[in-house]
Amino acid sequence: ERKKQETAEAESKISVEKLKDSEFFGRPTFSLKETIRTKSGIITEFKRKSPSKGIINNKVSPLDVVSQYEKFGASAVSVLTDEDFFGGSFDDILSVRNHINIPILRKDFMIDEYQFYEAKSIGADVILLIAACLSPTQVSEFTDLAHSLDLEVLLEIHSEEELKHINKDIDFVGINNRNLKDFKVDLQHAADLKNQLPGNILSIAESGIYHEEDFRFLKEKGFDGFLMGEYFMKNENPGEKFGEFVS
Ligand code: IGP
Repeated sequence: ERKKQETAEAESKISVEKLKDSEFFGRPTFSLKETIRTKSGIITEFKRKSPSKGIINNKVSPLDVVSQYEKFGASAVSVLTDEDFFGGSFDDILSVRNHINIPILRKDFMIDEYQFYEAKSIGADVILLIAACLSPTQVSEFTDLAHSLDLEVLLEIHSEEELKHINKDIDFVGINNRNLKDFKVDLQHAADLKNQLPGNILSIAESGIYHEEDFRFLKEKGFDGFLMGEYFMKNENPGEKFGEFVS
């Protein structure tokens, strides 16, 4: 057993070393902490499909979409790399990295250290930690690891219970308006939870923002950032839709 574990550990060290050879590993990252203030505050998402909505858009290319997101003032782009549920891939980030100068959020279910090296090697700047999938200790350990790689951390919560996952090192807390268990969206729930966040932490409202009024409502509640996917992606030209939204 021990031998097996040692071999596994040695192998994983070798593959982490390989990831470090990537052209992106040593590059300086873009900071969402900066662009969240200097640009629109909107993190626009590239998402082909989802468990709650099925196919949203599988005709557009990541590069066409995110280039326009950037052009119209996105603070960052969120790109799904989960294949099974969201139809994403590493290529979706790799194919755009050298063409945009705003932060990229690697959107995935992070549960293993290896994925953080992976994120860095494909050119991500920010990673997502989902409180529902992790213990508070894991959140804190993964935050340290991410920071050691110069990646910023967005911690996603949905319930009051998950407030205990927040620690002082987290860069942003995202409140997901969508309940991942039944996919129901409730903006008021997120607005209420926002009042219970530590005072100076940067907060992001996530999901279910489908109208101008939704956006204004959450903005008035004091959110610093807004994560929006489907509202743009369900159109033939998501980038242009975003352009209309911010103009
Ligand atoms: C975007 P919407 O409703 O605008 O498409 O939502 C984003 O918040 C959503 O995709 C999301 C998500 C997640 C996806 C939020 N948290 C966790 C996968 C995993």
